[in-house]
Amino acid sequence: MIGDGDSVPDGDVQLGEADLLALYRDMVLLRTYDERSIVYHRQGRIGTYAIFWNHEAMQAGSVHALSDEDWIFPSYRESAIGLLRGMPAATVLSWWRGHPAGWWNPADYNVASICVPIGTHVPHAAGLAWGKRLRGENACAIAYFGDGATSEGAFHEGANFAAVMNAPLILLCNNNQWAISTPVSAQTRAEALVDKAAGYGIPGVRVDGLDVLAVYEATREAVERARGGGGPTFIEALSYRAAPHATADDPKAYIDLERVEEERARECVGRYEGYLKRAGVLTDEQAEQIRAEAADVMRAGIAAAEAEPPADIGLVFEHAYGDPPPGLAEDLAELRRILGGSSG
Ligand SMILES: Cc1ncc(C[n+]2csc(CCOP(=O)(O)OP(=O)(O)O)c2C)c(N)n1
Ligand SMILES: [Mg+2]
Repeated sequence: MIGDGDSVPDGDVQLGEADLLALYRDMVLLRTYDERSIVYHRQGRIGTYAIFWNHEAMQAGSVHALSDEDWIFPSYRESAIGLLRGMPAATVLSWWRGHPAGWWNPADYNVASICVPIGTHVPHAAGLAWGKRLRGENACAIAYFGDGATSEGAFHEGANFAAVMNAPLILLCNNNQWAISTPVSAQTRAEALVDKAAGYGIPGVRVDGLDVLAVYEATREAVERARGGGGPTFIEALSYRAAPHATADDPKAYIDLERVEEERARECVGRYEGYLKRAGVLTDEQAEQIRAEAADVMRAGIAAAEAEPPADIGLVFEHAYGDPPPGLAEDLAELRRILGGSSG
């Protein structure tokens, strides 16, 4: 949908100016969240962080096609997607700080907990979507997962179950062509991940994951199908990972660095900004203001996250067992002694 401002023309979009600008705001907020988080990590203010730089188009484009009653099931790569549903930045930052203030009630935002085990949220999303259908509700669910997740049993079980039960589910595969250091070519013999849709008997569509309007359009069609009783859709949003897997990763050992440079040069926020300027929808001043607002959100977010009182270390134990084994109380007491009686 987004051309190159030269030989490739822009496509026709069915969105008005307010929607186009809202999409831009969302992308800038996500980009700012991501870039600030890397700085906060280096400053020791958040823990290991899964970078989603250049995944903003997939996330903002797909969420824009949903209604508030639709449920979002993020992986760690979409950790900040709740921001697009009004979740405070402090909440997500607290999650990355390992603080209990980072755990929200999913029903407050219709955003499930961030899923770190690969693919295990796909059956959860399928179940929720099926439940919505059984109750005669109009809502659907979207599950985000990576290329590597398509090799997992949980993905297969969730996709197959949703297909068989005709659940209103959107399976959004962020194919950034890497699962940490494993390339997609070592993940599957399928020519394209979207080909897997045929095996489940559901429609599949492959889009440029850096084109926010293409992702929006593909998701809008999938949502329409789901609401109309047409069941799940598999969307493959294609990109090439242009940042390390996470702050703990050094991709120099395995990635094609020239390719990364090329991908960074055609990153998705700048591409969309170019489109909006060509369409006369965005001025430099507006863009500057939107960036400044996002920076303010992050400044306030980290300040609020850091103002949270330290959590009691006992929480780590309390939520691990319904019926704690003998010795656990002793372990906790010892930990408290080690921490000098502080709350940890
Ligand atoms: C069940 C499970 N196995 C292994 C891991 C370790 N792990 C963390 S991220 C990752 C790669 C996943 O790659 P992909 O699905 O392509 O998602 P991406 O990180 O590229 O968004 C792996 C194997 C895990 N978190 N969960
Ligand atoms: Mg991947």
